[in-house]
Parts: sequence; structure tokens; C-alpha cells
Amino acid sequence: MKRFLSLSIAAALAAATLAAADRPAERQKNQQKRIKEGVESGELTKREVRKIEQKERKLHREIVKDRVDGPGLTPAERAKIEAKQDALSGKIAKEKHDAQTQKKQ
Ligand SMILES: [Ca+2]
Repeated sequence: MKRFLSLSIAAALAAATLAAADRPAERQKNQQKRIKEGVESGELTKREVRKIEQKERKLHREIVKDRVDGPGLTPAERAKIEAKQDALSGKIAKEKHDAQTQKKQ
């Protein structure tokens, strides 16, 4: 039982490490969800979605490139991606709460 427990803890730790390691992907998924919610609620206009998706795609290509151009993502690449995802996240929040909504048009 004790052994099983320590194995569970090891598995949980491994999962946590994996999640932390794939934080860029996790954030991309989260942002896609927020965009989808914005479309469904009408907070995002088609034009806003187009602009956000364009930035999202550009960043995605950059992340893919950063992943393959060396030993995975370096700390510097992670920091850069994190900053760009922060900016994109702010953009999504701003567009969701501005005056332009799909419903009013
Ligand atoms: Ca909006």
C-alpha cells in the first residue's frame, strides 16, 4: 500500500511536470476556449475573431518553430512565448469587453 502510494505520488508529480512543460499548449487551448465563448456570447465580432485568430496562428507557428529548432523550448523561448501569450490574452479580454458586439450589429 505504501509502495502504491509513493507510485501514485510519483505519477502525480510526473503529470504536474508534464503540464508545466506544456504550458504554452495549455494556454493556447485555454485561449481557443475563451475565443469560442466570446463568439457564442456575441462579445466578439467576426472581425475581432479574425484578428485574434490571425495573431493566434502566427504565435502558434512561432511556438512550433521554437520547439523544433533546438532542444525543445529553451527558458528564453518560454519567456518570450509567455509574454506574447499574455499580450494575446489581454487582447482577447479587451475585445470581449469593448463596445463592438456581434449582437448589436
Ligand atoms: Ca468585442
